[in-house]
Amino acid sequence: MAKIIHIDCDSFFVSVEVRDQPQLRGKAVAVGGSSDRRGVIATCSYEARRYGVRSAMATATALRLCPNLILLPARFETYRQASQQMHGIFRDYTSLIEPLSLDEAFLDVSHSPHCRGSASLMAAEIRQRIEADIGITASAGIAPNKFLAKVGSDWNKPNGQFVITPDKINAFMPDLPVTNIFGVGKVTAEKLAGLGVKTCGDLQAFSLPELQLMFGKFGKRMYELCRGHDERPVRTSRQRKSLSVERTFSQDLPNIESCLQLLPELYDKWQERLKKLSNEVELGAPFVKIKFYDFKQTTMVQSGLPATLESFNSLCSQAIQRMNKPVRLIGLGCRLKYPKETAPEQQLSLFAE
Ligand code: TTP
Ligand code: MG
Repeated sequence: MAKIIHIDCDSFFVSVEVRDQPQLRGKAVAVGGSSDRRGVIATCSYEARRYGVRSAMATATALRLCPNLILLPARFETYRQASQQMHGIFRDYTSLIEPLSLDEAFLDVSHSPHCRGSASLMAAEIRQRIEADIGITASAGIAPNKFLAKVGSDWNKPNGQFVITPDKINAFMPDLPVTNIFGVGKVTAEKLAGLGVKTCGDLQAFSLPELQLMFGKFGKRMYELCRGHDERPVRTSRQRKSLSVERTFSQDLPNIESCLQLLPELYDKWQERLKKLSNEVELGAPFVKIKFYDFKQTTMVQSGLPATLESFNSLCSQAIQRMNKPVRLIGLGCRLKYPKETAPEQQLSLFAE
């Protein structure tokens, strides 16, 4: 049986800010863009959450809900550094680390000798070290698989942990809301509610063929997950080759101009996804993918270009000129580069006093 830990820092960006400005502790604090520039909240302190402030909310709305909200701009470099430091701690326990974002990762500690093999003790130790060395708190879930470990890290948040041992799974699952299942978003949740399904227990009443009939391939995943089964291995970040976004248009775009008009929106979306990229990777060559109305496809890549909107505009124009036909899909992104393992301690020492 595998032993998986899921670590997720508490109000990550804000925790780093509060660490650096202790007078903010205990206050309603958010990191995000300002309201006069149509900014959104990246995250906020738990004090601010009591007023209903949430990630991705328009800053203007957040200020209406919580007029005392202290709004700070993001300092990504500082968050990246904290994240790297955290990965240095993880690596003392296992090399099987799957980063999900700057503040979140799965650790497979099935074969780690630390703490006499107790994953719960390892999680507690990791959280203590994050607090002592980095000055922020994290929560953890400990379970035999990734799905349950992730559910567990939310259970006693903030600054808590929760373990689901294999013998507790059958008792734990029936009351768990289906919205905890990875992949069940708003649409699927509504569809399930229409069938009278709110919890994993409700879902367990359906047979595998029934779920496959209603949900296709995802039906099988649901069948397994609602029973607490999840075979996905912890994957290190090495596998991902690129990060991109794409959009298929309901009507084909007739020419270059109409494509270029839509690029800023796609670029913004890509930037959003970029924020969640692990600190271990670097951006490589930018590319634009075009699918024409006849499903012929072309990709324009150019290494050495910066990942700016201007670069994507230029790549897009060149790609379309290759065939000059109406466009049904545009994708843009960057290849990813994985620098050789550098111990974060060494990197940090370059800047240390
Ligand atoms: P989360 O782990 O989702 O949120 P959090 O760490 O702030 O709060 P908690 O885990 O305690 O609920 O995201 C990690 C960071 O990613 C977060 O601090 C800011 C950033 N982020 C955004 O910029 N936009 C978003 O919509 C979300 C959800 C997160
Ligand atoms: Mg978090």
